[in-house]
Formats: sequence, C-alpha cells, structure tokens
Amino acid sequence: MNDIDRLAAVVDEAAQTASAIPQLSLRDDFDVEDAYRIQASSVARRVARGERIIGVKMGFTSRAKAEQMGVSDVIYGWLTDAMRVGAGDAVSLDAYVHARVEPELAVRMGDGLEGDVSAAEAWHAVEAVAPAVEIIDSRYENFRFSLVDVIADNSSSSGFVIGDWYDKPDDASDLRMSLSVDGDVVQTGSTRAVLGDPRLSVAKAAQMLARRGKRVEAGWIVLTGGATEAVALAPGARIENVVARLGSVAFHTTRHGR
Ligand code: OOG
Ligand code: MG
Repeated sequence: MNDIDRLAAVVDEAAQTASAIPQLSLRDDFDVEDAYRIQASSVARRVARGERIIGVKMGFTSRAKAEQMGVSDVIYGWLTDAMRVGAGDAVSLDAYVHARVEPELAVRMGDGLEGDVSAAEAWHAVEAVAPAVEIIDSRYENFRFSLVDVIADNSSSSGFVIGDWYDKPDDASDLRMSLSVDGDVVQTGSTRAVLGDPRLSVAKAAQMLARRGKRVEAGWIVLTGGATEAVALAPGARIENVVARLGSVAFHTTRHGR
C-alpha cells in the first residue's frame, strides 16, 4: 500500500468508527495535492462499500469559518448518499466524533459544470436552491487541523440536511439565515458571507475540480459553505436553519449518544 492509500485508510477508519486521531501532518509530510489524493482515495473506499457520490461541499468560503478554524484557503470535499440526513429526522451523535452544525445554502445542478467558469455561468447551471444544515465532524483530536489535514479528512464532510427545493432566485447574494438550537437563535448571517455571493462558490467548485481532472455533474448537490461559525451539536437538540425567502430545514439529535 502506498502512503496516499495508507493515510486514506487511517482517516476512513476514523470516520467509520467515529474515533479521534492525531493530525496526519504531525507524522507525515504531504502537500495540498497529496491531501486531495488522500481525500479521493478515502472516498473511493466509501464508494467500494456501496456509497454513491451525490455532490460536493465547499469549505472556508466565509470569513467567519476561516477565522474560527484558522485556515483561510477555500477547500472542497465529497458528499455521499450515506451522509444525507432526512429533513426532520433524528440522528445519534454516536455516529460522530464531535459534530458541529453550520447554516448553508445548498444548490442542485441542472447541468454539469466544468473548468474556469464565471459566477453567471455557474448560476446558469444551477436548477434549484434549498436551505441546508451541514453536519461537519473532524476526525482529528480536539477538532484541530492544518489545511492539508482537513483536506485529507474529506474537509470534515460527515452529514447534511436539505429542506425543500425552490426555483433559484436571480439574486441569491443576500439571503439572511439564522441557525437555532431548541428555538434559540445561536448564529445569524447572510449568503453574502459566502465569498460575497454563493454563485462564486459554485464556480469555485467547478474550477477546483477541473484542476484535478473532475467536474461538477448534473443532478449533484453543492453545499456552498457555512455562512457563520459552526456550533457544537448536543444530544436531544432540535437544530433549524431559517433562510429568508426559502423557508427552513430542521433535524434532531437523539437524547442518548455522546
Ligand atoms: C472544515 C469544513 C468547513 C465550511 O462550510 O466552511 C466547512 C471544518 O471547519 O471542519 O464545511
Ligand atoms: Mg460547511
């Protein structure tokens, strides 16, 4: 087994068993391209187990998130069908190491998207938008990592909940959103926090995938990135993201579990 596949097995097993591991970069020296290779290899292990890739998530597209985690480069990770949590469903925290939630805008692609596209081209390929909550879970101890560590760990991809789909608005650049836990608002923001306009996040997804010989496929979901800081998930809680003009999406965590 080469080093890429060896490190992919480490992050994949940590995710599967919901156990924290030390940062890979403390022992192994690897760059961003290697980190994306580790990520791809770890997702290939999921696909080999029967999971299906259904989209991508963009990370660190807002300053709030970049400052919270101390990492400022935009990153991506893969979403599989097994990560999807139905709106209104209850999840056990036993599936996660130390999950957090973020309010996001999700888009569904009507057309594929490839290469150095503009924001307008990216938006043209989008078919629908929806309020979303991303459940991120770093497999690293204390939720601390370097840029290469988090990329190798599939950019903390772990779960996501998507509300009803709406026709895309012409302008999605300032949709207010608020994240609440048990009815108390804990974070407020706007899609403007996402690279100034979430269309740019979709364009960036196509650009970043193209650099690695890949494309955003028609039918895929793109999570455009947290508009606010992420919030730790507690047991027995109801989490909701309310997005202006798009309504809301919610889910629960079960009472039992870590
Ligand atoms: C990395 C993932 C960041 C976002 O929306 O910015 C992310 C992390 O913070 O663990 O999903
Ligand atoms: Mg996110």
